Amino acid sequence: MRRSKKKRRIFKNNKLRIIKAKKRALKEEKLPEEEEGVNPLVKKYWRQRYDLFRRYDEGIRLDEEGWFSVTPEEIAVRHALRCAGSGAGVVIDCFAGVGGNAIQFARVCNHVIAIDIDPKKIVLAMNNAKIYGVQDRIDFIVGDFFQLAPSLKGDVVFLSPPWGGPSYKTIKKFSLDLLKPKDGHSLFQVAQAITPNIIMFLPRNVDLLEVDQLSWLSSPPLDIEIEGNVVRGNLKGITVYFGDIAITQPCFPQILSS
Ligand code: MGP
Ligand code: SAH
Repeated sequence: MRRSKKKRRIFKNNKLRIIKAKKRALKEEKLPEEEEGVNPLVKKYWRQRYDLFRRYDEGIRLDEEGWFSVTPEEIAVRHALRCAGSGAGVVIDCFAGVGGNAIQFARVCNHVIAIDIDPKKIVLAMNNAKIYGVQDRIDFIVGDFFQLAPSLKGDVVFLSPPWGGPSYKTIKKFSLDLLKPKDGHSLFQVAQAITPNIIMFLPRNVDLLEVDQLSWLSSPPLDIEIEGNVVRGNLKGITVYFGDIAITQPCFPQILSS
């Protein structure tokens, strides 16, 4: 009886030691040189680096905004498969950032137009697209989406605008009015002039009633599908599909298993 108690205690101690060691390892995990000195906030995202880009170690590069805004690869793949399923030839990624989405679109669609107002983002997105071997299928454009919109043609418009930084989650119900640089309704109307097939990637606390109302901006109302995006059991964001893309099934091309 006494022996078994002792055994249990040893086991508990070992467990404690393992937990402590794990915590220490997490603390000691170092940021690579190029990321040192950046806002500590970025460290949280760096720890998720392989969820953001599976090929992170091959030379993926991000800046501060890129770290907290990039769409995790698993979610970007879902967006891309939906486009492939609808037979979309050209996808316009209007807020391309460091390329998280544009890269996945390029893997399964014929062509991607990737726009970002920040020239540094486009340099990073080009670097990252090269790592995935899809740079030739992406037209990179430095520019303001709202100015470029009247001249753009494409089968699907993808919108993942700035949400106002990581503090978006302190808001109870995130209104579409808080999207940057323009409110969600204006953004949607500009996009709709290009095509009714629109995908929006939005905060997990977004006001779903407002989202639903977007589909009523057109007559007859657009089909709409709302999807929660979970990575490792955590809800990361909400994707809204409008138009034909809301009713198509995702397709699973061979290429994505490689
Ligand atoms: P998060 O909530 O900041 O991270 O962003 P996380 O790890 O869920 O933090 P937690 O502490 O709340 O658990 C979740 C995801 O939202 C990010 O991985 C990005 O894909 C996306 N995201 C976050 N921001 C601030 C933006 C943004 O401004 N624009 C876009 N397009 N996506 C964003
Ligand atoms: N989906 C992207 C992240 C987008 S973050 C990814 O996976 O990497 C939003 C991006 O919108 C930022 O990079 C920001 O520079 C860009 N942006 C802000 N205003 C813009 C505008 N008016 N036109 C185009 N891009 C803009």
